[in-house]
Amino acid sequence: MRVAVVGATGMVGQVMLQVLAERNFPITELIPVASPRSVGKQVLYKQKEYTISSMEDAIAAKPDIAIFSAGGDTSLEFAPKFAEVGTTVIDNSSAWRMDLTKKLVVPEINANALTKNDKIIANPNCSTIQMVLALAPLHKKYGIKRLVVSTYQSITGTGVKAVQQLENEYAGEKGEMAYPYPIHRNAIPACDVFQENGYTKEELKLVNETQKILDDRTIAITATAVRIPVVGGHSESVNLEFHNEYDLTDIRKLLSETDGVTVQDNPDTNTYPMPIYAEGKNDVFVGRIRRDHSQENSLNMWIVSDNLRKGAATNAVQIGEYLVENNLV
Ligand code: A2P
Ligand code: 11C
Repeated sequence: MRVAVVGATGMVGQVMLQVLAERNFPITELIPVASPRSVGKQVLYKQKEYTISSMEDAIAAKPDIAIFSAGGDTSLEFAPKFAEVGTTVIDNSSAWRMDLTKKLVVPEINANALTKNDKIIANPNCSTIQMVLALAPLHKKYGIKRLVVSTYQSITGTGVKAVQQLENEYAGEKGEMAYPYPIHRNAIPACDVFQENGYTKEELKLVNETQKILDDRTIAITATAVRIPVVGGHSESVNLEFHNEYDLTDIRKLLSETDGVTVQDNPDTNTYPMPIYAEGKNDVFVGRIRRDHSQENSLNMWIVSDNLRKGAATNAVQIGEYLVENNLV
């Protein structure tokens, strides 16, 4: 496969290169792409240096696959140009996710809907991916009626600027601010921009993308997304109400049998998922699984995953693997 990685110098792009290498993605030619200010510079892939191409040169090279993580505007403008020359685009931005003509894919859940005609494939938002991976088997068996989620999100989701802000604050130095407030020793209840209805865009991604991926618009969902001074991954407190009675032992069994999910749940040994242990791993970790006694058929759980891995790079690379394995490019 001839593969372009668009946004190769970015926070997610760098993890993309690492995950492609680790998983031995069948690359015959790698074309790293970044903004005009980076063209001609080098990035490392499998300990070899590769020169960054311009977008125009990358399109002219007609790669088989282009994995995008360079922001929504870049995807909106350039993904169709790659698609026009026959490249299959896997796009990590929010640009195409809710487009009715585009598929929003978490491979373990819905990759089987992909065909050769899907030239722009959307990779969901990080906080959505980790949540739906755990929810899908529960929804299938017991039917989710309502979902209330509160997130505790890593600053790496905002990008390099946010990590720099936290480091400056640790060091007591002034510098560019990624957030309107200090993040060190703080929790900021606003991820991404506010919408007219009082929710943030991140909260609406959790609502709309979840319904699209689980293919069920009847699930009632409400979300609060909070940024915390953590780098290893996003954490989520999830409260579910099912249509049907459930068996707690069966819930644990379903989760532990789900590909990509690891259950870490034992109060006796203080075992529960935490972002410092999820960092660098591809799995979604689930714990604190317990009945919500305040209403019928309800459940609480805690879901943690490295937002740069399964929440972004790993999921995108898995989509690529599915395409290759099924001769869809
Ligand atoms: P560059 O490093 O040249 O700015 P992050 O999300 O960590 O900020 O990274 C964004 C990524 O998207 C970077 O690799 C950045 O490249 C790339 N990028 C930004 N704008 C463009 C553009 N117009 N064309 C191609 N790549 C872009
Ligand atoms: C965050 N979810 O952590 C974001 C980062 O829609 O792909 C990725 C934004 C997106 O704030």
